[in-house]
Amino acid sequence: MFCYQCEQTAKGTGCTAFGVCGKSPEVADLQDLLIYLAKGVSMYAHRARQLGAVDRNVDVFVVEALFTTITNVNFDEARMEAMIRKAGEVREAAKKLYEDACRKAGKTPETLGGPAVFPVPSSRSEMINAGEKVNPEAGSEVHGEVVQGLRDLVLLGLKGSAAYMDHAKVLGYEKDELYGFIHEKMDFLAGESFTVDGLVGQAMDAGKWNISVMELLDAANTGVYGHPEPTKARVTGVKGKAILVSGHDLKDLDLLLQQTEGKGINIYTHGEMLPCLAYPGLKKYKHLVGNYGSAWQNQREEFEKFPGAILMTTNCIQKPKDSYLARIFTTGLVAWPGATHIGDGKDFSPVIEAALAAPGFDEDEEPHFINVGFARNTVMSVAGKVIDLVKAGKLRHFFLIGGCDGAKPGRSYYTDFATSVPDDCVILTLACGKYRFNKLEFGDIDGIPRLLDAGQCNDAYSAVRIALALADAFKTDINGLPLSLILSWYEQKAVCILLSLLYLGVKNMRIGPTLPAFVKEPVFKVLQEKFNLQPVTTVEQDLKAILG
Ligand code: FSO
Ligand code: SF4
Repeated sequence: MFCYQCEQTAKGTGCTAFGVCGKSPEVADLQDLLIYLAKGVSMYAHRARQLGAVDRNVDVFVVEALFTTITNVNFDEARMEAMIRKAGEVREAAKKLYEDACRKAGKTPETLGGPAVFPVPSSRSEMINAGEKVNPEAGSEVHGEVVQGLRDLVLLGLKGSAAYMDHAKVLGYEKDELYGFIHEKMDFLAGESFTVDGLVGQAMDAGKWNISVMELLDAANTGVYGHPEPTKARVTGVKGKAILVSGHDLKDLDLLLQQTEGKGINIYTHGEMLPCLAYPGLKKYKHLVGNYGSAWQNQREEFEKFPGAILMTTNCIQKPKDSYLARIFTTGLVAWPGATHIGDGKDFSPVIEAALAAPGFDEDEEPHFINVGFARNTVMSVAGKVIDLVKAGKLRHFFLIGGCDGAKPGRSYYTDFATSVPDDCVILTLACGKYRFNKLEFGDIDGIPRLLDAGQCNDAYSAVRIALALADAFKTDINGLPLSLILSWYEQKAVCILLSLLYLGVKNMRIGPTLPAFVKEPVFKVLQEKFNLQPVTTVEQDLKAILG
């Protein structure tokens, strides 16, 4: 195996013996083969599209293949094997689609090679061997590590976009041209000769497309559940039976809330599900009582202590402890061998039974509330006041301290940064990194809370909209605003967000806790020169550089 797609990769260079995340070498190789075959699917689908022929099953398959290989999603060899077999079938369908379209158009189909014709091995062990030959390390031997790293930058960004597209699709929001974008980029990545400039251009283009992806998911979430509104979210237990929902999927939470209504079970959010408490369409359920615990990397302790059932809807799952393996369930693309998987029928009865069999909270915990729900609609509704405060010198600077969290100790930088931000500055936050500071008291500036939680990582879209609106009001661009972005990254959704921000021309961003292993030094230098993208240093030094 060779995997370097996330921030916690071994030694900062790559996991080669076993994933730090718990991914086995077998699963890693199977994932690499799946991605390789998915490129083959896209080679046909992209060409068919150019002739006006599309097939939604083919489109959805490639998106699911990408999403399933994201960090902390699918650890199950059997499910990976099944997807690889399906890849063979879907590739056949895509090939036929293309050849039929050529016939109709009176054209001769191109003879495609590589991933388009690679035979699907018949046994799991052969699949594993084949996967080993198409991993990023093998690619580095062919293309050199700078080019391979850039190819992976594009691929990993696509994985993030695919996750967001999947979330939107679940809510009934799809855009055909976005499937076209995925196929076009996968087809490009299936090529054989690359230049650094060409790849940088493709990465920026992926960032541009990802803005449309985030916009679609924003439209899906707000279209179905309404705009998040300022909400005091309870973060302690309530007496009674309990189910904890983690991941990112609003629809799964909604369906579970419907199925548990009147059953005397309280539902709690965990990790990136916290923002759900602010959506009118979800907070209307009385038995959605609050949030329990913090970010994904603390789940093994928090799930063990939680006195009910747990439902994982997407990433980030970690190896369950034996103490709660029987009461943790997965659904959608997330899977862990041994944990019961709830299929596409979304019948959550096993989760409900496990919750009823568990003790639940035997009494109310001390009530404690935090503020959530400061997405674009809310923040923009007070934009006039914010602008007045800036003009009056009462609000000096905005910090967007956002992104995903991880288990490394170096991540305390973000808490230290948040607590060191002077009192006349506002912090906008999103994604799971905020758990390190979102239970602290930040106060307000003339009624505007100093800590504004915009939501999940995808709500970076909301943050961008807020920034663009402010820039408009101040007759400047994003870089002309008193705004600094301090980003933490962990997995591939952060990669597509970063590409989008770079595409928008956002300069002076600080990124940490470490730089991605796949962005090699010469490439980082280019980003530094062009965008003044900087690694985080120390809180004191960075704050001083920003505020002067
Ligand atoms: Fe975090 Fe996990 Fe949302 Fe990621 S829960 S780490 S960037 O999946 O997607 O922020
Ligand atoms: Fe290693 Fe991250 Fe890959 Fe897991 S996802 S194997 S931790 S690089």
